[in-house]
Formats: sequence, C-alpha cells, structure tokens
Amino acid sequence: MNLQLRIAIVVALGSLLLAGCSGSSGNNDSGIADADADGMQTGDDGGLDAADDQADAGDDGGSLDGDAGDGQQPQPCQLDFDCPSGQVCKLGFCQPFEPECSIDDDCPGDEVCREGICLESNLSPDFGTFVFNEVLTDGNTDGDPNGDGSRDGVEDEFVELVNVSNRTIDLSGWTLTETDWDVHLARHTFAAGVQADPLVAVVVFGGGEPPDSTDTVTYLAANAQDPGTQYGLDLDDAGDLVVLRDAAGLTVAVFAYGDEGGTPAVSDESATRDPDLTGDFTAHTQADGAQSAIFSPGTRVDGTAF
Ligand SMILES: [Ca+2]
Ligand SMILES: [Ca+2]
Ligand SMILES: [Ca+2]
Ligand SMILES: [Ca+2]
Repeated sequence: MNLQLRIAIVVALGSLLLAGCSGSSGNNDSGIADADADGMQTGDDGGLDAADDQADAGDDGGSLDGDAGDGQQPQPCQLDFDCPSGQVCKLGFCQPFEPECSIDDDCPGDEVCREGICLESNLSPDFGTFVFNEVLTDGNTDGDPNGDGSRDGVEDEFVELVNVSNRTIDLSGWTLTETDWDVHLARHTFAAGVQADPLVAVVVFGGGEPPDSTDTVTYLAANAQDPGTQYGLDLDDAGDLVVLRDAAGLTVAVFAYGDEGGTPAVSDESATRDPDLTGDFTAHTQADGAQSAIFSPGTRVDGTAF
C-alpha cells in the first residue's frame, strides 16, 4: 500500500474515532486486543479484510502521528522468516503480530483461540512454522541418503522439515506420524531439547546412523527409543499422510501424497519443493538447480545451505 492511501485510511479511522466513539478511546487499555484501536471493533472481521489489516499494521495504539510519520512501506514477504522478529507475514506483507482473540468465543464457528490466534481445534499455535520441504518415500533408491554406508529401503527414507518462522522452535516431545489402516501412528518422537533456529532444516531418516548435525541442519533418525520405529518412518511408496504434531498432538505441518491426495507419489528419487520452501512439490531431478541430484537431505536442491 502506498503511503498516501495508508495515511488516508489512518485519517479515516481517526475521524471515525472522533465522530462516532468520543469518550470510548480510553477504554482500550491494551492497544492490541481491539485491532482497530477504535474501541468499537467496527469493521474488524478477524483478519480477512486486507485494507483493515493494512491500516492495523502500523497502529501503535492510537497515535495517529506515529502511524502517518513513520515513512515505512509494508515489507513484502512469503514466509514469516522474511519478516523482522515480532512480525508475521500476512496477506503478502510483514505486519506486527496482533492477537485476534483472547477466548474461544472471539473466534468464528468452531475455531478455538490458541495464543491469540483463531485456529481449527486440531491445529497447533505453531501451525505453519515448519514446512515439509523434501520427502524421500522410496527408500530403495540409488545412493545412500543417510550416508551410513548401507542401503536400506526403510532406514534411508527421510523427511526434510525447515523452520520458516522467525523464531527458535522447541520440538521437545513433538512427533512425526504417518497413516496405516486409517490410523495415525507416531514414527518419531523428538527428544527433549531438540530445537530449530529460523531457516534451520530438521531431517529425520527412517533409521540407521544419521550424519553429524551442523549449524544449518539437524540430522536425526527414527531410532529404537521411538514408538513404532521397528517399521521406520513407513512412508508408503503409493501414498501416505505424514503429519508433524506438537507435544499436545496438534497439527503443525502436513504432507499428503499419492493415494492420500495432495501431490503425486515419486519413485526412485525424492519429492522436493521447487523452488525450495515456497514452491509446489516435484521430482527432485526436475527442480531448478538440482543438476541430476536425486535427493538433498538438509540442503537446498542445489546442495547449498538453507
Ligand atoms: Ca517407502
Ligand atoms: Ca543408508
Ligand atoms: Ca504408511
Ligand atoms: Ca533438500
């Protein structure tokens, strides 16, 4: 939004405040719970109105001078990682995080309020912080994906997750589940203390001995301490539903493929996003920059760090 339009909206909101709500502005003691800061919640539809949210983005709790004079254009973004700490990527622009609810009744329909956000009841407050970026469901591929010196159709399967938020995420007690016989089964439970900084990849192999972790990637394996891991990750070649869940069992990220829907199943190589992080899934060798590589656990398709 250009500055003139933004100023116009802020002035319009100010006029509303003065004309329609005199005496009520002092009721808004938080400056954030009422997204418009007009004391009325008029026109605030919970976050779906772009113009409303754009006007909210610079709202500092009622200081019109501060909004109009900051001279800041909204910063375009695709992921929260593109935004400064404390801001989120919403409708394509970085905006300060503002709680949209404090109790479930603030949310539409059956949605519930979790940490200031209205979400479907099965979604985690950390929903969207990680993306499935690459998945190898066909462990019987060429090469040795986990690099432990042996080829194993179960152990060499992997999922590559990347923290695309702008904060460090604690994965203690989180799980990776897959589906068999319509049952969600945990195939990996993240150990206490596992964390991921922004833009750090977390790769979980089906088993075996994972490579040493680095500053940009944490390598793990579904191992004997995990529930159900005698079957590895058990990513069915024909299709599966793979879900990253938080410690409360709520959904953080989903990858569905093949006969479970979503993206087509891929054999003999991994499926990866093209471009990394934001694109749709494709066979790894078809991704721009792959240079015939059939997988890239822990790196972008071209082998460079995230
Ligand atoms: Ca498989
Ligand atoms: Ca191996
Ligand atoms: Ca399965
Ligand atoms: Ca990769």
